Amino acid sequence: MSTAGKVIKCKAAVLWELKKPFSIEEVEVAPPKAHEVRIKMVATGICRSDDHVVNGFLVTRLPVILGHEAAGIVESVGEGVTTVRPGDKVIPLFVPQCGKCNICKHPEANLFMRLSYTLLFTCRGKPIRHFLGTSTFSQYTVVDEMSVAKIHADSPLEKVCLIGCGFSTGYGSAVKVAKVTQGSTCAVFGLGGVGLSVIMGCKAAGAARIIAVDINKDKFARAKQVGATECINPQDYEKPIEEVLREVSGGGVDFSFEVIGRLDTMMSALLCCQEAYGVSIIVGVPPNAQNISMNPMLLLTGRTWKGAVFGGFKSKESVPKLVTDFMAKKFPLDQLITHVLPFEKINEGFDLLRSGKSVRTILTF
Ligand code: COD
Ligand code: ZN
Repeated sequence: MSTAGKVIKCKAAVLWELKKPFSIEEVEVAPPKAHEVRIKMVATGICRSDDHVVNGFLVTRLPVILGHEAAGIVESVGEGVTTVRPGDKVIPLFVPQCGKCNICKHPEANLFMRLSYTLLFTCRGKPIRHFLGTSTFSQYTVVDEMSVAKIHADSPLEKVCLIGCGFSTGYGSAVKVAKVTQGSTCAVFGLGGVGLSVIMGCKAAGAARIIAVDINKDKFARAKQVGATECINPQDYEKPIEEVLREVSGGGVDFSFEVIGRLDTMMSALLCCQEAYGVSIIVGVPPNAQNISMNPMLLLTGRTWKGAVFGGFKSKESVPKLVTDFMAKKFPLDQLITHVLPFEKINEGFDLLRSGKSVRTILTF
Protein backbone atom coordinates (compact mmCIF):
# COMPACT_ATOMS: atom_id res chain seq x y z
CA MET A 1 0.00 0.00 0.00
CA SER A 2 1.35 3.42 -0.92
CA THR A 3 2.54 5.68 1.90
CA ALA A 4 2.44 8.81 -0.29
CA GLY A 5 0.50 11.68 1.23
CA LYS A 6 0.27 9.96 4.62
CA VAL A 7 2.14 10.47 7.88
CA ILE A 8 4.77 7.72 8.26
CA LYS A 9 5.56 6.22 11.66
CA CYS A 10 9.15 4.98 11.81
CA LYS A 11 12.23 4.71 13.99
CA ALA A 12 14.65 7.59 14.48
CA ALA A 13 17.53 8.43 16.82
CA VAL A 14 16.42 11.42 18.88
CA LEU A 15 18.83 13.61 20.84
CA TRP A 16 16.79 14.96 23.77
CA GLU A 17 19.66 16.44 25.79
CA LEU A 18 23.30 17.41 25.20
CA LYS A 19 26.00 14.91 26.18
CA LYS A 20 23.44 12.08 26.42
CA PRO A 21 23.12 8.98 24.22
CA PHE A 22 20.64 8.98 21.35
CA SER A 23 17.34 7.33 22.06
CA ILE A 24 15.73 5.19 19.35
CA GLU A 25 12.11 6.31 19.26
CA GLU A 26 9.04 5.96 17.11
CA VAL A 27 8.55 9.28 15.32
CA GLU A 28 5.96 10.62 12.92
CA VAL A 29 7.23 12.01 9.63
CA ALA A 30 4.91 14.44 7.82
CA PRO A 31 4.28 14.02 4.07
CA PRO A 32 6.36 16.31 1.85
CA LYS A 33 4.84 19.73 1.18
CA ALA A 34 5.34 21.68 -2.08
CA HIS A 35 9.00 21.47 -3.25
CA GLU A 36 9.83 18.88 -0.60
CA VAL A 37 10.95 15.26 -0.93
CA ARG A 38 10.47 12.37 1.50
CA ILE A 39 13.35 9.89 1.50
CA LYS A 40 13.63 6.32 2.81
CA MET A 41 17.10 6.14 4.29
CA VAL A 42 19.38 3.24 3.33
CA ALA A 43 22.76 4.20 4.85
CA THR A 44 24.16 7.07 6.88
CA GLY A 45 27.70 7.88 8.01
CA ILE A 46 28.58 9.28 11.41
CA CYS A 47 30.48 12.56 11.03
CA ARG A 48 32.46 14.50 13.63
CA SER A 49 30.06 17.44 13.21
CA ASP A 50 27.15 15.32 14.50
CA ASP A 51 29.18 14.62 17.61
CA HIS A 52 30.00 18.33 17.89
CA VAL A 53 26.26 18.91 18.43
CA VAL A 54 26.05 16.19 21.08
CA ASN A 55 28.95 17.70 23.04
CA GLY A 56 27.64 21.27 22.68
CA PHE A 57 30.49 22.49 20.45
CA LEU A 58 28.03 23.19 17.58
CA VAL A 59 24.84 24.87 18.74
CA THR A 60 21.44 23.55 17.58
CA ARG A 61 18.02 23.60 19.22
CA LEU A 62 16.85 20.42 20.93
CA PRO A 63 15.30 17.88 20.73
CA VAL A 64 16.76 17.13 17.33
CA ILE A 65 17.33 14.37 14.79
CA LEU A 66 20.94 14.68 13.61
CA GLY A 67 22.76 13.09 10.64
CA HIS A 68 23.78 14.72 7.36
CA GLU A 69 25.94 12.19 5.42
CA ALA A 70 23.61 9.66 3.84
CA ALA A 71 22.01 7.99 0.86
CA GLY A 72 18.50 6.68 0.30
CA ILE A 73 15.56 6.24 -2.04
CA VAL A 74 12.80 8.76 -2.73
CA GLU A 75 9.51 7.56 -1.20
CA SER A 76 7.28 10.44 -2.36
CA VAL A 77 7.50 14.03 -3.53
CA GLY A 78 5.48 17.17 -2.88
CA GLU A 79 3.84 19.39 -5.45
CA GLY A 80 6.12 21.07 -7.99
CA VAL A 81 9.12 18.76 -7.51
CA THR A 82 10.76 18.13 -10.90
CA THR A 83 14.33 16.92 -10.29
CA VAL A 84 13.62 13.64 -8.45
CA ARG A 85 10.88 10.98 -8.53
CA PRO A 86 9.74 8.15 -6.23
CA GLY A 87 12.21 5.26 -6.55
CA ASP A 88 15.24 7.44 -7.41
CA LYS A 89 18.46 6.89 -5.49
CA VAL A 90 19.47 10.16 -3.84
CA ILE A 91 21.97 11.84 -1.52
CA PRO A 92 20.66 14.57 0.85
CA LEU A 93 22.69 17.81 0.68
CA PHE A 94 23.54 19.70 3.87
CA VAL A 95 24.79 22.54 1.64
CA PRO A 96 21.79 23.19 -0.61
CA GLN A 97 22.05 24.58 -4.15
CA CYS A 98 19.09 26.72 -5.20
CA GLY A 99 20.71 27.76 -8.49
CA LYS A 100 19.20 31.25 -8.34
CA CYS A 101 20.97 33.32 -5.68
CA ASN A 102 24.20 35.30 -6.09
CA ILE A 103 26.24 32.58 -4.40
CA CYS A 104 24.87 29.81 -6.63
CA LYS A 105 25.43 31.95 -9.74
CA HIS A 106 29.06 32.67 -8.81
CA PRO A 107 31.33 30.21 -10.64
CA GLU A 108 33.53 29.44 -7.62
CA ALA A 109 31.12 29.56 -4.68
CA ASN A 110 28.74 27.16 -2.98
CA LEU A 111 25.78 27.99 -0.79
CA PHE A 112 25.68 27.36 2.90
CA MET A 113 22.21 28.19 4.08
CA ARG A 114 20.34 27.05 7.14
CA LEU A 115 16.89 25.93 6.08
CA SER A 116 14.36 26.04 8.86
CA TYR A 117 12.01 23.13 9.22
CA THR A 118 9.96 23.04 12.36
CA LEU A 119 7.13 20.59 12.25
CA LEU A 120 8.30 17.70 10.08
CA PHE A 121 8.96 15.23 12.88
CA THR A 122 7.00 14.63 16.03
CA CYS A 123 7.76 12.22 18.82
CA ARG A 124 5.58 11.54 21.86
CA GLY A 125 3.48 14.51 20.77
CA LYS A 126 6.45 16.93 20.73
CA PRO A 127 7.95 18.60 17.64
CA ILE A 128 11.50 17.44 16.91
CA ARG A 129 13.96 19.78 15.18
CA HIS A 130 15.55 19.17 11.82
CA PHE A 131 19.36 19.37 11.40
CA LEU A 132 21.15 21.04 8.45
CA GLY A 133 18.07 20.41 6.31
CA THR A 134 18.84 16.68 6.25
CA SER A 135 18.22 14.77 9.56
CA THR A 136 19.37 11.40 8.28
CA PHE A 137 19.37 9.48 11.59
CA SER A 138 15.80 8.42 10.81
CA GLN A 139 14.28 5.67 8.64
CA TYR A 140 12.46 8.45 6.75
CA THR A 141 13.25 12.13 6.41
CA VAL A 142 11.90 15.11 4.47
CA VAL A 143 14.20 17.55 2.68
CA ASP A 144 13.78 20.54 0.39
CA GLU A 145 14.23 19.80 -3.32
CA MET A 146 17.32 22.04 -3.33
CA SER A 147 18.80 19.78 -0.64
CA VAL A 148 18.76 16.50 -2.56
CA ALA A 149 20.66 15.14 -5.56
CA LYS A 150 19.60 12.26 -7.77
CA ILE A 151 22.46 9.78 -8.25
CA HIS A 152 23.16 6.81 -10.55
CA ALA A 153 20.60 3.99 -10.25
CA ASP A 154 23.34 1.36 -9.75
CA SER A 155 25.32 3.21 -7.08
CA PRO A 156 26.08 1.31 -3.84
CA LEU A 157 24.32 3.48 -1.27
CA GLU A 158 26.22 2.05 1.73
CA LYS A 159 29.41 3.52 0.23
CA VAL A 160 28.42 6.62 -1.72
CA CYS A 161 26.71 8.03 1.38
CA LEU A 162 30.21 9.34 2.25
CA ILE A 163 29.98 11.64 -0.77
CA GLY A 164 27.29 13.46 1.22
CA CYS A 165 29.91 14.98 3.54
CA GLY A 166 33.31 13.66 4.60
CA PHE A 167 34.72 12.49 1.30
CA SER A 168 33.61 15.49 -0.77
CA THR A 169 34.73 17.96 1.91
CA GLY A 170 38.28 16.61 1.84
CA TYR A 171 38.61 15.72 -1.83
CA GLY A 172 37.15 19.05 -3.03
CA SER A 173 39.45 21.00 -0.69
CA ALA A 174 42.36 19.62 -2.71
CA VAL A 175 41.03 19.51 -6.28
CA LYS A 176 38.62 22.46 -6.24
CA VAL A 177 39.53 24.88 -3.43
CA ALA A 178 43.35 24.61 -3.46
CA LYS A 179 43.53 23.46 -7.08
CA VAL A 180 46.55 21.30 -6.30
CA THR A 181 48.95 21.18 -9.25
CA GLN A 182 50.87 18.35 -10.93
CA GLY A 183 54.25 17.67 -9.30
CA SER A 184 53.53 19.83 -6.23
CA THR A 185 54.33 19.20 -2.56
CA CYS A 186 51.37 19.08 -0.13
CA ALA A 187 51.10 18.84 3.66
CA VAL A 188 47.92 17.47 5.26
CA PHE A 189 47.37 18.08 9.00
CA GLY A 190 44.95 15.55 10.53
CA LEU A 191 44.32 12.05 9.21
CA GLY A 192 40.68 11.41 10.02
CA GLY A 193 38.22 10.55 7.25
CA VAL A 194 38.30 14.09 5.89
CA GLY A 195 42.12 14.33 5.96
CA LEU A 196 42.42 10.99 4.14
CA SER A 197 40.04 12.33 1.49
CA VAL A 198 42.25 15.43 1.11
CA ILE A 199 45.17 13.05 0.46
CA MET A 200 43.12 11.25 -2.23
CA GLY A 201 42.40 14.62 -3.85
CA CYS A 202 46.10 15.64 -3.80
CA LYS A 203 46.99 12.30 -5.36
CA ALA A 204 44.28 12.60 -8.05
CA ALA A 205 45.59 16.09 -8.87
CA GLY A 206 49.09 14.67 -9.44
CA ALA A 207 50.97 15.93 -6.36
CA ALA A 208 54.50 14.50 -6.24
CA ARG A 209 54.89 14.62 -2.45
CA ILE A 210 52.07 14.33 0.08
CA ILE A 211 53.28 14.77 3.66
CA ALA A 212 50.76 13.49 6.23
CA VAL A 213 50.89 15.02 9.73
CA ASP A 214 49.20 13.57 12.83
CA ILE A 215 49.95 13.08 16.52
CA ASN A 216 48.46 9.58 16.37
CA LYS A 217 50.91 7.35 14.51
CA ASP A 218 48.26 4.64 14.17
CA LYS A 219 46.81 6.82 11.41
CA PHE A 220 49.94 6.57 9.22
CA ALA A 221 49.41 3.14 7.61
CA ARG A 222 46.02 4.12 6.16
CA ALA A 223 47.35 7.53 5.07
CA LYS A 224 50.07 5.75 3.05
CA GLN A 225 47.47 3.39 1.56
CA VAL A 226 45.51 6.32 0.13
CA GLY A 227 48.54 8.19 -1.21
CA ALA A 228 50.69 9.87 1.47
CA THR A 229 54.37 9.68 0.51
CA GLU A 230 55.70 10.59 4.00
CA CYS A 231 54.21 10.70 7.51
CA ILE A 232 55.33 13.00 10.30
CA ASN A 233 54.42 13.02 13.99
CA PRO A 234 55.00 16.55 15.42
CA GLN A 235 55.67 14.97 18.83
CA ASP A 236 58.86 13.37 17.48
CA TYR A 237 60.47 16.82 17.08
CA GLU A 238 61.68 19.52 19.47
CA LYS A 239 61.09 22.34 16.98
CA PRO A 240 57.69 23.48 15.74
CA ILE A 241 56.15 21.34 13.02
CA GLU A 242 56.10 24.26 10.54
CA GLU A 243 59.90 24.47 10.73
CA VAL A 244 60.23 20.73 10.19
CA LEU A 245 57.97 20.95 7.12
CA ARG A 246 59.79 23.97 5.70
CA GLU A 247 63.05 22.07 6.00
CA VAL A 248 61.91 18.79 4.46
CA SER A 249 60.23 20.64 1.59
CA GLY A 250 63.18 22.90 0.81
CA GLY A 251 61.61 26.21 1.91
CA GLY A 252 57.88 25.53 2.30
CA VAL A 253 55.18 23.37 0.76
CA ASP A 254 53.05 24.44 -2.21
CA PHE A 255 49.75 23.50 -0.56
CA SER A 256 48.84 22.87 3.10
CA PHE A 257 45.55 21.72 4.62
CA GLU A 258 44.32 21.97 8.21
CA VAL A 259 41.87 19.10 8.73
CA ILE A 260 41.73 19.01 12.53
CA GLY A 261 39.79 22.11 13.62
CA ARG A 262 42.41 23.69 15.95
CA LEU A 263 43.66 27.26 15.87
CA ASP A 264 47.30 26.31 16.57
CA THR A 265 47.44 23.84 13.68
CA MET A 266 45.70 26.36 11.37
CA MET A 267 48.62 28.70 12.09
CA SER A 268 51.21 25.93 11.60
CA ALA A 269 49.61 25.01 8.28
CA LEU A 270 49.81 28.64 7.13
CA LEU A 271 53.43 28.98 8.29
CA CYS A 272 54.62 25.78 6.60
CA CYS A 273 53.57 26.88 3.13
CA GLN A 274 56.02 28.70 0.88
CA GLU A 275 56.03 32.42 1.72
CA ALA A 276 55.83 33.72 -1.87
CA TYR A 277 53.33 31.30 -3.43
CA GLY A 278 52.11 28.78 -0.86
CA VAL A 279 48.36 28.17 -0.51
CA SER A 280 46.89 27.10 2.83
CA ILE A 281 43.36 25.75 3.18
CA ILE A 282 41.24 25.62 6.35
CA VAL A 283 39.03 22.51 6.26
CA GLY A 284 38.54 21.79 9.98
CA VAL A 285 35.76 23.63 11.80
CA PRO A 286 37.31 25.85 14.51
CA PRO A 287 36.03 26.01 18.08
CA ASN A 288 32.98 28.25 18.38
CA ALA A 289 33.75 32.01 18.61
CA GLN A 290 37.55 31.83 18.83
CA ASN A 291 39.96 34.09 16.93
CA ILE A 292 43.46 33.87 15.54
CA SER A 293 45.79 36.85 15.78
CA MET A 294 48.26 36.90 12.93
CA ASN A 295 50.94 39.07 11.37
CA PRO A 296 49.65 40.37 7.99
CA MET A 297 53.23 40.12 6.63
CA LEU A 298 52.58 36.38 6.36
CA LEU A 299 50.13 37.13 3.54
CA LEU A 300 51.80 40.26 2.14
CA THR A 301 54.74 38.15 0.97
CA GLY A 302 52.42 36.21 -1.34
CA ARG A 303 50.75 33.38 0.57
CA THR A 304 47.06 32.60 0.02
CA TRP A 305 44.85 31.58 2.95
CA LYS A 306 41.37 30.27 2.21
CA GLY A 307 38.65 27.88 3.31
CA ALA A 308 35.39 26.35 2.15
CA VAL A 309 32.62 24.01 3.26
CA PHE A 310 31.82 20.82 1.37
CA GLY A 311 35.08 21.08 -0.59
CA GLY A 312 33.78 24.13 -2.45
CA PHE A 313 31.49 21.90 -4.52
CA LYS A 314 28.14 23.15 -5.78
CA SER A 315 26.25 20.29 -4.22
CA LYS A 316 23.30 19.43 -6.44
CA GLU A 317 25.35 19.43 -9.65
CA SER A 318 28.59 17.95 -8.27
CA VAL A 319 27.34 15.06 -6.11
CA PRO A 320 25.96 13.01 -9.06
CA LYS A 321 29.29 13.49 -10.89
CA LEU A 322 31.29 12.43 -7.86
CA VAL A 323 29.15 9.28 -7.63
CA THR A 324 29.82 8.38 -11.28
CA ASP A 325 33.54 9.15 -10.76
CA PHE A 326 33.52 6.71 -7.82
CA MET A 327 31.80 4.07 -9.96
CA ALA A 328 34.46 4.65 -12.66
CA LYS A 329 37.06 3.89 -9.91
CA LYS A 330 38.62 7.38 -9.99
CA PHE A 331 38.94 7.22 -6.18
CA PRO A 332 38.25 4.61 -3.50
CA LEU A 333 35.85 4.96 -0.57
CA ASP A 334 36.48 1.58 1.10
CA GLN A 335 39.57 2.80 2.94
CA LEU A 336 37.42 5.36 4.76
CA ILE A 337 34.93 2.78 6.05
CA THR A 338 36.20 0.97 9.14
CA HIS A 339 32.86 -0.14 10.64
CA VAL A 340 29.35 -0.99 9.45
CA LEU A 341 26.60 -1.29 12.08
CA PRO A 342 22.82 -1.58 12.08
CA PHE A 343 21.17 1.83 12.65
CA GLU A 344 19.95 0.79 16.13
CA LYS A 345 23.61 0.61 17.27
CA ILE A 346 24.16 4.32 16.64
CA ASN A 347 25.49 4.93 20.16
CA GLU A 348 28.15 2.26 19.63
CA GLY A 349 29.11 4.06 16.40
CA PHE A 350 29.58 7.35 18.26
CA ASP A 351 31.68 5.61 20.93
CA LEU A 352 33.97 4.29 18.17
CA LEU A 353 34.36 7.84 16.79
CA ARG A 354 35.11 9.32 20.23
CA SER A 355 37.70 6.65 21.03
CA GLY A 356 39.56 7.34 17.75
CA LYS A 357 39.08 3.69 16.72
CA SER A 358 36.99 4.39 13.63
CA VAL A 359 37.55 6.46 10.52
CA ARG A 360 33.96 6.28 9.33
CA THR A 361 31.16 4.10 10.69
CA ILE A 362 28.27 3.47 8.32
CA LEU A 363 24.87 2.78 9.84
CA THR A 364 22.55 0.70 7.67
CA PHE A 365 18.76 0.72 7.88
N1 COD B 1 48.32 17.83 15.44
C1 COD B 1 48.19 16.88 14.48
N2 COD B 1 47.10 16.07 14.40
C2 COD B 1 46.16 16.19 15.33
C3 COD B 1 46.24 17.13 16.37
C4 COD B 1 47.39 17.98 16.41
N3 COD B 1 47.54 18.90 17.35
N4 COD B 1 45.13 17.01 17.13
C5 COD B 1 44.39 16.04 16.60
N5 COD B 1 45.00 15.52 15.50
C6 COD B 1 44.55 14.48 14.63
C7 COD B 1 43.82 13.34 15.32
O1 COD B 1 44.71 12.38 15.83
C8 COD B 1 42.95 12.76 14.18
O2 COD B 1 43.59 11.74 13.48
C9 COD B 1 42.75 13.96 13.25
O3 COD B 1 43.58 15.02 13.73
C10 COD B 1 41.30 14.48 13.20
O4 COD B 1 40.52 13.52 12.69
P1 COD B 1 38.97 13.32 13.08
O5 COD B 1 38.67 11.88 12.80
O6 COD B 1 38.70 13.88 14.42
O7 COD B 1 38.23 14.29 12.08
P2 COD B 1 37.63 14.10 10.61
O8 COD B 1 38.60 13.69 9.58
O9 COD B 1 36.35 13.33 10.70
O10 COD B 1 37.40 15.61 10.21
C11 COD B 1 36.62 16.42 10.90
C12 COD B 1 37.06 17.85 10.88
C13 COD B 1 37.96 18.07 12.06
C14 COD B 1 37.76 18.29 9.63
C15 COD B 1 35.69 18.57 11.06
O11 COD B 1 35.86 19.86 11.48
C16 COD B 1 34.88 18.47 9.79
O12 COD B 1 34.17 17.50 9.59
N6 COD B 1 35.00 19.45 8.92
C17 COD B 1 34.30 19.48 7.69
C18 COD B 1 33.94 20.88 7.40
C19 COD B 1 32.51 20.99 7.07
O13 COD B 1 32.17 21.29 5.96
N7 COD B 1 31.64 20.74 8.06
C20 COD B 1 30.24 20.88 7.92
C21 COD B 1 29.48 19.61 8.01
S1 COD B 1 30.41 18.28 8.52
ZN1 ZN C 1 29.81 16.12 8.15
